Amino acid sequence: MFDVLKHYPINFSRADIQKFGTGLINHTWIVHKGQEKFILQRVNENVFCKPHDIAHNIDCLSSYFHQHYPEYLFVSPVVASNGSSLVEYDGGYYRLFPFVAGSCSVDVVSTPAQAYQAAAQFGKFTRLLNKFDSGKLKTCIPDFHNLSLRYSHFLAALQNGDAQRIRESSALIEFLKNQSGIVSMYEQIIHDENFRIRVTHHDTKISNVLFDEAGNGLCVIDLDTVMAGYFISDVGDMMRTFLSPVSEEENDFDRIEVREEFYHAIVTGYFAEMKDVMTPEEKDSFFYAGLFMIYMQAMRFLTDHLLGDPYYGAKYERHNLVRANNQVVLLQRLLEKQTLLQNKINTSAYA
Ligand code: GN1
Ligand code: MG
Repeated sequence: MFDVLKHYPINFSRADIQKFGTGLINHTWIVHKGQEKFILQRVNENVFCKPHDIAHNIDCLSSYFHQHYPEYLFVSPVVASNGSSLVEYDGGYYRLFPFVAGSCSVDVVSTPAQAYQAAAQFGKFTRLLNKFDSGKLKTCIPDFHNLSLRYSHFLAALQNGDAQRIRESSALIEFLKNQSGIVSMYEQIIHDENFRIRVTHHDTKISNVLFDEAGNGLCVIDLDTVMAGYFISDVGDMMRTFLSPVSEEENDFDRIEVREEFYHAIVTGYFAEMKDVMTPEEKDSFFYAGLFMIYMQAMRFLTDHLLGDPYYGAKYERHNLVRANNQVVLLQRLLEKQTLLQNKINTSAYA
């Protein structure tokens, strides 16, 4: 067994440990101890420079939910023998979570009902925290969804990156530069006080939602990137990851599409929870949310490729180029359906 588990007041001597999940950043394992299950995670310190800040945020949120919404299922980490939810072991930081009995998670969105449930859960999380002072949260990853900064990193990579990779990526580079209106729109948003700073999850992929056996959403998990932010981050990342039947890993770009019924599910699920607390300006930028996140992710993958894959790594030659290209195609597919999708938003936003 992993010796790190000795730091918990639980006897794990006969536990079975297996790798778990598909995240790119943290290492995750599932620990089976008889009938009980736990999730063990090693925090990636290159990304989260101050793991104690994550623990601080989770503790703050946990006590707020406990006080104001005790019925909300908030999955807190197991407290280790050192009294903290974080264990330092062999140069790394680890956390352990109880596996919620009767819950399940999915890796791929396969029905609009799942998309609806997930959107409602992410919306509910932000809504319940509407009165929580987001200033109390530490910024675990500074400038995580700062699109202006991501754009300037992209421009810098065009100067400092690998010359051959830059040449080979010229079509993608041109496309992203031509779409820089998406950055200008972001800059308007951050200077507009009608856009509320909200408690934002910042990683709204489907595997971060727990479902019950009947397929109803229970809660959201993986709170490492919960920070003060804008709703466009959460809605946009759902669009980025739920709309297409294939993921960011797909290299047959003809298979990328924007499924309208899944779009409808995100719109209605999120508004079911958030409509009454959103401003008209926020509602009117619901479509923009998808552009914002897909564009940012395309740029992050391409920037990483140009710089030699320092952040995401590459499982095969040109991996991040494929992922960047995939995201650009997704962005194009989304733009093609703008009018139709905007109609769906308008119908739900002001109903
Ligand atoms: C990373 O680790 P994972 O897969 O949940 C990244 C997200 C990206 C995503 C793209 C901390 O998330 O922002 O959208 O990869 N997380 C971090 O797959 O950089
Ligand atoms: Mg994550």
